[in-house]
Amino acid sequence: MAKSYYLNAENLSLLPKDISVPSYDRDLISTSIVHIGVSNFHRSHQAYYIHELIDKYNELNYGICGVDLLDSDRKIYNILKDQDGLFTLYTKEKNGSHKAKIIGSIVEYFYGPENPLAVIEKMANPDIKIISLTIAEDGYHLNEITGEFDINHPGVTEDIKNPFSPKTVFGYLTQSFKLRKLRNLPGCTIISCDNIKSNGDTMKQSLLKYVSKIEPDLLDWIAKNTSFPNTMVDRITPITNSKDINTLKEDFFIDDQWPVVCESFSQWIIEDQFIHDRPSWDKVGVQYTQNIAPFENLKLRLLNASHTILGILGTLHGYKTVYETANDTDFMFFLKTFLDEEVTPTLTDSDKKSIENYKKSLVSRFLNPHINDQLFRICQESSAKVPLFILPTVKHQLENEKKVKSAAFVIAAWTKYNDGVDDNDNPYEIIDTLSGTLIRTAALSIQNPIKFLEIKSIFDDLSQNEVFTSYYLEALALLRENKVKTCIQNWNAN
Ligand code: CS2
Repeated sequence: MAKSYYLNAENLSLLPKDISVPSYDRDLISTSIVHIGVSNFHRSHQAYYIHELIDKYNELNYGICGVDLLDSDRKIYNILKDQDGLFTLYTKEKNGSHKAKIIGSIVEYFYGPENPLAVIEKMANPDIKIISLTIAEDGYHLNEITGEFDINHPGVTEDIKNPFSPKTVFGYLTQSFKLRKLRNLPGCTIISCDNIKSNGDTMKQSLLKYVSKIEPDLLDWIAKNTSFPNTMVDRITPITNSKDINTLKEDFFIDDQWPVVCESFSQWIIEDQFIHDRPSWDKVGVQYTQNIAPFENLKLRLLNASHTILGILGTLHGYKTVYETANDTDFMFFLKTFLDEEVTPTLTDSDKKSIENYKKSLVSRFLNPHINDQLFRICQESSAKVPLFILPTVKHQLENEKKVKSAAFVIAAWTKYNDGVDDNDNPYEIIDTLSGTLIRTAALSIQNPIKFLEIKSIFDDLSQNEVFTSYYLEALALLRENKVKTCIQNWNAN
């Protein structure tokens, strides 16, 4: 094997010349963003945009301080510490051209479980103008039916008991705002970068509920000194696998313990509501808008819903990646029917042309054979995703007495998915906060098929709707007797 270079600040200049490395002096960067949740997605998206801004426009005042809060984040924390915050963005085009770019925008890094007070201090620092978040759908602790913050979530009640060593983002934000108020410091903008409907409003409502319980005197300060713009974020970013790590070593001579793989497509739309001046991120492709709803509906109901559907149906069949499933015409035909007949009529705030273009580009993105986006990744935490990505479509269609046949099939397939065995009798793991309930109720539904749809915390009273349940029961009966591929070949034919 050819010599590879361990990725860190010292070795940057040794990397081959065709690898894009930061052109800027990272020591001159000042940090104005704290980002909570240094996930692969944060690294392929926000950290990338900020890197581009510093690299191309020499705007040195947007450095990121990464913060991780979960025990499970220790590995990425240790690796990024070792690599001086540097990592490789490994972009894979559909035509096979692959590029490696070293991203340098994360210049500081804190780990909550190690030193919560240091994190609170950093978040309260007046130089920090923006606190952004990638905490995943389940990090918001929402009640699936009401969509409201669950103040009784175990993590939240822990934070209420131990406010000075918080574990949740709500605990950290509250303590840091308290310090800002006490010290008479300015506030900041909170930017949620998760696939949640009205993610900024949701974050704000959740935080206010938490604060009114624990620190009601702070409510007025928050109202006057913070803003929570809604955003739409998009870039397909699979889980990094060992093959990618090896290819980077062998073909690019970069020894990176945790690179990020992604597609070249990327979109970030933010509502123009900032406490300080609006950042100049539009120079590198960020779009500002007054109204996020149309963008958000396209993204959640078309892209994320398609992912969930390909994830569930593909896993049942025995496929492992989005590409494999999307490349199968039966699955793609099923998906297309759902998007055209059930989702498109709900997208009343977008024009026809944008919807059709969006759908076309989606299919093309799913068919990138080099992005090994794992169905396993997509199916994680489906109990938080289905209510955000699919059930709003069902609700809209039922209210308008329109078609829900494909959606009912998908929910029936999700029921069967929770049996944990594919059509070749191979088992797979159900990774979900509600896995116990999902697995138990799916098993009960073998005797009593409506049982799964009666999980109120996910479906509310959907099991009472005769139109939906009749399709659902028919689909579940078919799926219990036949392979998923046979079922979808026939489902839309009659
Ligand atoms: C995926 C998203 O997690 C999921 O279910 O649909 O992570 C998706 O890949 C991103 O939102 C793409 O921007």
